[in-house]
Amino acid sequence: MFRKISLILLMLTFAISEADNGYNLWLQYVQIEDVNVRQAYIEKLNQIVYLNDNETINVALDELNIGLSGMLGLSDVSALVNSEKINNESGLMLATYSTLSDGLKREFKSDFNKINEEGFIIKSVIINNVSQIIITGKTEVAVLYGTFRFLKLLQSHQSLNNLNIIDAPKIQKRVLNHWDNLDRTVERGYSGFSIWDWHRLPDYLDFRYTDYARANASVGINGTVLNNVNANANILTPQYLEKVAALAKVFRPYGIKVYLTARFSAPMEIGGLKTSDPLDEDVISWWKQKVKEVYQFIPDFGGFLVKANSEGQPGPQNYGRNHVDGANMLAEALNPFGGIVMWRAFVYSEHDTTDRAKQAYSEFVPFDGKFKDNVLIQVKNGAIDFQPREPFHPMFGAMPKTPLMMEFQITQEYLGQSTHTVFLPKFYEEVLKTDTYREGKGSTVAKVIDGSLNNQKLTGIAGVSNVGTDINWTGNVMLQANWYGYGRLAWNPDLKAENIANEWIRMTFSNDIAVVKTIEDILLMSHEAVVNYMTPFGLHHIMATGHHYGPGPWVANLSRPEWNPVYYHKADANGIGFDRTEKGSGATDQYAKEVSKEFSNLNSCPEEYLLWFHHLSWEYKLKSGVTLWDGLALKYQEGVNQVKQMVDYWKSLEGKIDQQRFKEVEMLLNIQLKEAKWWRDACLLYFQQFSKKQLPQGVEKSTKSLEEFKNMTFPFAPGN
Ligand code: BDP
Repeated sequence: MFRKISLILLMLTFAISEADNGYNLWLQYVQIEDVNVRQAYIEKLNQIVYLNDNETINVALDELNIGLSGMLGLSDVSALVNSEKINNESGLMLATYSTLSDGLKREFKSDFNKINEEGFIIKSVIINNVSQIIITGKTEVAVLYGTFRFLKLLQSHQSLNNLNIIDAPKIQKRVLNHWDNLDRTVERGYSGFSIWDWHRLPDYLDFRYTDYARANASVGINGTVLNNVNANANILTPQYLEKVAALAKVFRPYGIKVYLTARFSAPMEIGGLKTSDPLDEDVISWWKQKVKEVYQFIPDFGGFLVKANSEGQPGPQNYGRNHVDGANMLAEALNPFGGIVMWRAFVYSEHDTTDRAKQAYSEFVPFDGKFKDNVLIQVKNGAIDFQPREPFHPMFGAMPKTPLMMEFQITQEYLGQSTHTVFLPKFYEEVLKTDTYREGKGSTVAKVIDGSLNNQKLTGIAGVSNVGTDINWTGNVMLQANWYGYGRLAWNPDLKAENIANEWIRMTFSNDIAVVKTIEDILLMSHEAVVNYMTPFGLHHIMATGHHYGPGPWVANLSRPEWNPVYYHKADANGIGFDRTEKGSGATDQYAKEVSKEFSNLNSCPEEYLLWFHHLSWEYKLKSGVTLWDGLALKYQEGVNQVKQMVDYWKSLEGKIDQQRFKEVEMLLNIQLKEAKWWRDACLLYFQQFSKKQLPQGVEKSTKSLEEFKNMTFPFAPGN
């Protein structure tokens, strides 16, 4: 059986590796150039033994075949594979706990105590005087995760001697959210169209589905929500469920569960009911019946993601009910099958005149402890909306009796979309390690999410995907790092962004130390750069209307006040910034005492959040001694300078990496530089109308007028 599968996959690898167009992501498996290194690996791998005959173990073997044949230059590794038993040669063994010999079970006992169902062990042992590497875990999926980790050792040219790696995910539900519509457009998608070819499913299974699953499994992502949070009820009809089931079947061996967004008004739209009131008996039984049907199609279906009463989406409030009524009704329907509800807290209302940043907290925190056990509340990293930088959402840690799920955005709606190179793990790390102080010092956001702070039974994290039909998946090969890095942090929210960058570069581009160092420098400076040239000092939501592409701090004409950039920066003759202290909107009160004090007090408020929490005069003295106006202008310039540096660093790689990816990124970085200047010039010209001050020395003058910037339109900007 293995031989048959591996042959198909070998053809596939051949087809996708002939040009370096980025398709292979971080699973490049290019041949290791140094013969000695290759030889040392080959000597360790004289045989590959597997003890479980199972579809997940088969895909692990397939991956070994692709990886080892590529990296070691062997034509077909399957000749080494043996399902019988270990002979007298050194090799690799894949086995779940239950299939290990009694002796090995004893030897591994304490290691097994340290891991959960998805955790793995990679260990060198001596059996019959011969050294063997064992990849094991409690489940087949754990062994698959271990296999990817093992391949990573070779991808990053590490030694295979004395291996002793024990690793397990700290978060249970590690999910991607696709904002993909059934017509294949992707809301906030900048990498082409949706990879789900709904029209040709279920019979046509694009090879991308398998490669998508491989990529996700390689970082431990174990769930995917296939459709947009602004949901279409049709996904729940049998016609579409059959298609969903076909995808679920492809993903299953890789340990990936499928989830769907549920449109709250589905009982009326596709069920013919007169209401979608969550307390109505007919509605309750419609959902129960629907869920039963979903599980007939997809026996391991993960559950529903719901955006309700948010930005015009239907929800329980349409019937005078609340989030608890809505979420619990669905949770009850899913419970008998082990499904969960991920209920989003991204809510704000045009009828609520309080600061938008306060609304989700006000609406949800009073419900702490009221949701059923299989409900997770999915909270965006910050209280506004995926801005280049935001302070952590005050809900984290504020609902100790409710499991909160993190929602990060991988697609760069507000961060230059797929053109700008921004390494997001740096920002995710910043959020995750922030201390909420909810249970005293050390109550980090990571601990809220991994459940350790309040002993949660259910834990989860979601990333809004940046994947599309572009040949390199993410529209810009550099942004593959964000998909990868999200997955790594979902597995372990305590990982360091720096290490994530390092391993991604080695797997994706090269192990040449100069290349690694250069790309690492670019990645690690990139997030600060985008903040500097777009929204320094805590400015936020000053992007152009609708598509959010480019600057639009002047926008003031939208129907809802909180959709207008002027609502957020509040620039006037007196100064700039949103006062969220007690004297202002009081949003700081939503944080724990320590944090609230830190943010409210100008002496302790980190300058990165200054204008998020304070309205300050243009003359305000920054820590550096310069005025706020000068400091702001200098930050915008610094952002531009940083991108210049990124361009220069990248240029130094010419000839050291393949020409195609080199050229593509070079062009994109040049656009980024152009757009960084656009941001600087447009914002400074606009704010200058209020500050009435000259640009400080060192800040370049705009060659265009403010009017010219205001007149720029982008009617066909993608993702909108
Ligand atoms: C905003 C997007 C919008 C999404 C919404 C959400 O602009 O397209 O539908 O978030 O998360 O960031 O629901």
